Amino acid sequence: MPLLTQHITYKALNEKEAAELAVELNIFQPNAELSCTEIGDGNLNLVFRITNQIDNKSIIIKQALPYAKVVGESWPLTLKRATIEAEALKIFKNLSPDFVPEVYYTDETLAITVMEDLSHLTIARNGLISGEEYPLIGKHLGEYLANTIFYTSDYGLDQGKKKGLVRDFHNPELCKITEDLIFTDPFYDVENNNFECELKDTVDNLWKNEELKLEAALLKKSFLTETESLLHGDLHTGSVFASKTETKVIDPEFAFYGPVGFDIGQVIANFTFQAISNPNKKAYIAEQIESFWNEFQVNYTNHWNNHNKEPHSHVKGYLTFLLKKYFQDAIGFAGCELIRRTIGLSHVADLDKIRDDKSRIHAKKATLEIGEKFILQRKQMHDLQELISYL
Ligand code: SR1
Ligand code: MG
Repeated sequence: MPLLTQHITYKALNEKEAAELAVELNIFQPNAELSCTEIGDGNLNLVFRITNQIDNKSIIIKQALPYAKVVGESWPLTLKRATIEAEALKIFKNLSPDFVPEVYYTDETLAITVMEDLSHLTIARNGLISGEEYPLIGKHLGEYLANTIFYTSDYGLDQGKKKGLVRDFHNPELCKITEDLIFTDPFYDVENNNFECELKDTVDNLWKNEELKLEAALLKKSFLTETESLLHGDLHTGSVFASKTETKVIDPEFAFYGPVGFDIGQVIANFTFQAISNPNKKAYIAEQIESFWNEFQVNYTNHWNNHNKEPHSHVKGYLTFLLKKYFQDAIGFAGCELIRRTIGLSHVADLDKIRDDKSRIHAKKATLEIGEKFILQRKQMHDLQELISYL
């Protein structure tokens, strides 16, 4: 019996069923010999790779689970995120075709997205940890974000369309995860946090820092209230596939309308983990952050000057004001990401996989210190060199 018609309610697929689904959808030739493996290593979803053994062509079926895999069934999670992700991928693909995979098919009930397989590329975080260098990743991410951010904002879209998208990308459950895990929990002594006892004194000082908490609260306020652009919402290096020549952004299930600096800050923070954990790569990471921000500004300025719908856009100082706002917001958001990935619920392998205990604790303390500085001193930072000097 066909899977799609059989299941009028949700069912988590196994490998055999995922392959059957691919057959049912006529994605492969009728004589295809399919193999299927579940390869998901993220926090939330199942990811099946289905390959035709005859010609080695493959696709991905991604399926949302009704709970957060990283914690277990005790943490229920909306399946609607699969639709949000698929719709965001389609919009981002349209705006930045070189940097986004193609979606072939979606099903809301099964919470699946069938899409292009990017297995010829490497998840950037894993590649960077193993010493790979991607010379174009910063440039590509800068161009990708300039396109998606400008053309989903009030400057690049008709007013009514933008308001419609704000409504469509109402994503309260996934936003709540970010609000708690990035902006709230790491600043208080709550059960979700997770860190080595050697960090306790540093963390206690952080929890006592009222000025830091106020700035974290203000950044959270910006995340809660500013609907500047359609964001990816979780743009860390685990959401990026890369090679020496290609970059693809995946996984926008956290997509929502929010402050532009949030996506920019996630990129900066996740590059920064590498600069801290891998001192040999500091110069390379600084180069990538520099080309990321430069490429963002050049492309954004170009869109601003040539495709702007806002009559005020010609007013002297408007663009300069915005770029400065995005930059300073981004540094603050990057600071929150640095802190939460060190002491919060969800860590990064860049830091956790440092085997030597002393070096790992040292790297984590450095991360907390940089995170704190980013949050507290963001308004005094005016250009990239000031930011890079902190690394
Ligand atoms: C419970 S989800 C934990 C984290 O994984 C996702 O990739 C997001 O970064 C989220 O904060
Ligand atoms: Mg993800």
